[in-house]
Amino acid sequence: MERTYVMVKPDGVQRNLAGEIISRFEKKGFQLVGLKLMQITPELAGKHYGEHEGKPFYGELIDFITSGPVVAMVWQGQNVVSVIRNMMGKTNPAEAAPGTIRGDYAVFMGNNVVHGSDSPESAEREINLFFSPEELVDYKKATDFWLYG
Ligand code: DAT
Ligand code: MG
Repeated sequence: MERTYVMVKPDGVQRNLAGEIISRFEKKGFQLVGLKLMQITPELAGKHYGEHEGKPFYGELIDFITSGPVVAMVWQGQNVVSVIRNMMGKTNPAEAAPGTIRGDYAVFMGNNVVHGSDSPESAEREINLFFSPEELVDYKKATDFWLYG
């Protein structure tokens, strides 16, 4: 079953949106396999956002993601990477559709409340960056039958 790395960013934690964001993925039918509140160091931020190094917004991005605690998570389910990206909405909250997390709860490009891996390859890299294997819990959910038949 596919897994993805998701985090409630510092603005989402400060604005009390962590529960709401978790709730959306729970209700959708995805399974939580890892969860922790943590403070990201500049070193970890640099690894996580390495693809953006050198871009004009890189400095602000690192400052922002290290500005307060985040809720780091691993979610599991069929097509979870692309489905969660769709549930998050476009990167720029001004363009994110109503009904998406960013469309409903954010207004400004930098402060878009949630991160989700953009591909299965990114997901594997980011999960390994934020979680050790022992922190991920393998368990069976009784609802799988009703979700997947
Ligand atoms: P996403 O978070 O949707 O995967 P991304 O990987 O392109 O988007 O960028 C990472 C974050 O960097 C994004 O959530 C917000 C910020 N960002 C991206 N493009 C930006 C820009 N042009 N100006 C300011 N911040 C930007
Ligand atoms: Mg990205």
